[in-house]
Amino acid sequence: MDVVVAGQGYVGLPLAVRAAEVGHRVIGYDVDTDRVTRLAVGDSYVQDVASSRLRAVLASGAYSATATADALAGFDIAVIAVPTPLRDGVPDLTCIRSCARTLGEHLRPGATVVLESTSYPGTTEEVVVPILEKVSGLKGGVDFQAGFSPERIAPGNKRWSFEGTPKVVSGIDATSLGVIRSFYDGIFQTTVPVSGTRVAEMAKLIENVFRFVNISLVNEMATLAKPLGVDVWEAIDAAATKPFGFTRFTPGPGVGGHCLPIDPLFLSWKIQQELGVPFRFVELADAVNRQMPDYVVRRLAEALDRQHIPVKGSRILLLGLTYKYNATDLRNSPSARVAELLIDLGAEVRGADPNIADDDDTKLNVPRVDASAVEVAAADAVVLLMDHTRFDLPMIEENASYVLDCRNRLSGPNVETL
Ligand code: SAJ
Repeated sequence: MDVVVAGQGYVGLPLAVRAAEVGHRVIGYDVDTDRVTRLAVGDSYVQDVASSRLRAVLASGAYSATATADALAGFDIAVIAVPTPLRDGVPDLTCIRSCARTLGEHLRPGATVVLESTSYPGTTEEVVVPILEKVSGLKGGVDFQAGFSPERIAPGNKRWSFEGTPKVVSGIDATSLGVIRSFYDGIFQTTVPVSGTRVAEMAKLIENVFRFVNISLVNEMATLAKPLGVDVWEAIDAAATKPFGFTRFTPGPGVGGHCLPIDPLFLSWKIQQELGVPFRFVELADAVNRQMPDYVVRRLAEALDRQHIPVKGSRILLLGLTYKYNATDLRNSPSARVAELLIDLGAEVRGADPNIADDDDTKLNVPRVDASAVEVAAADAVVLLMDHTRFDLPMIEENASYVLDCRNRLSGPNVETL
């Protein structure tokens, strides 16, 4: 089939390349012309899509990238995989609306549009379908099909492959569900049909609220166990030996990334809007997770104070600036907040992260240095924020005068854990 995947980021590009590999003619559409230029020459910027795979589908003609909306004419299926950020705590559907309008201009009778971008329950049927109908003059469920299928991209996850991760699918009606399920059955090993788009939209948010709340639980436990004199890490490891009814989460310097700090707030916003009541678990979890960078800085200040080193003028080295273990992505990373708080206290902060690509132009708020023995030894204190595989942990233990280890990976008389 002729497939359009609108949005060629960490969600859209893996889907576009996989759809091309299984035999569809795929157009990867993105409004970012720099991205399209890189894609057109087979240069992948997505961690889980090797450039060699991209070049292969380009060479076969199964995939092409474009920023030109007119190239989308004639699609059988279009998937919307565009960003859904929060703006001042409010869901921003600008990208979804704009994309729906563009697709509406090229929508033909018999075609199908699937939303994959994470949003609150009702987005597909209250926002996307009405725009498609208004722009195209066609009727959803009559002239065209539509539905929602949440993405489950787990960057760097080696255990679950893209096509091996079960895919929830839904439609605005039975015909739409049938077409959408058939499409994804050709790409994923397992599809999970549900009764409607709101169920699928809610399922996605439940997945991420579950993680968000449980991470905040262990984060708060970490801040309380320390003054109680309990090693929360050892206690979590012991709890994790329970073979049922427990999922292991670990404390950290905060919750970053493109999903966890954002998706749950889509749901709490919708509940507040529709029902006029707060989603208390999400609000509490957000408050706990947001204060973890402050807790890291407080622990660091106390440690420096014990060494009679004022924070002001101290030299601090942050190790691991991306948002999670072995990730290359800096979005919403807690390291930025930790650095900001330390700079406000007058510290001289440096950051080291071997996972940040040399051509990553994300503006950091600290000078980047190598994670070298010289830099480690020269710091008054080192903070291990993310325990990337590429860090030389024994070198850090050997050369640091003090380390605040936020991931419980180091040991030694000069090491404290979060
Ligand atoms: N984090 C902790 N403690 C934990 C787990 C995570 O502090 O026990 C922190 C991470 O350091 C990071 C943030 O939370 O800053 C988010 O971590 P994450 O593992 O949830 O990473 P994401 O954002 O890449 O989550 C994605 C999600 N995938 C989708 O939304 C489709 C999530 O649902 C997946 O479960 C997760 O990948 C995964 O398992 O890799």
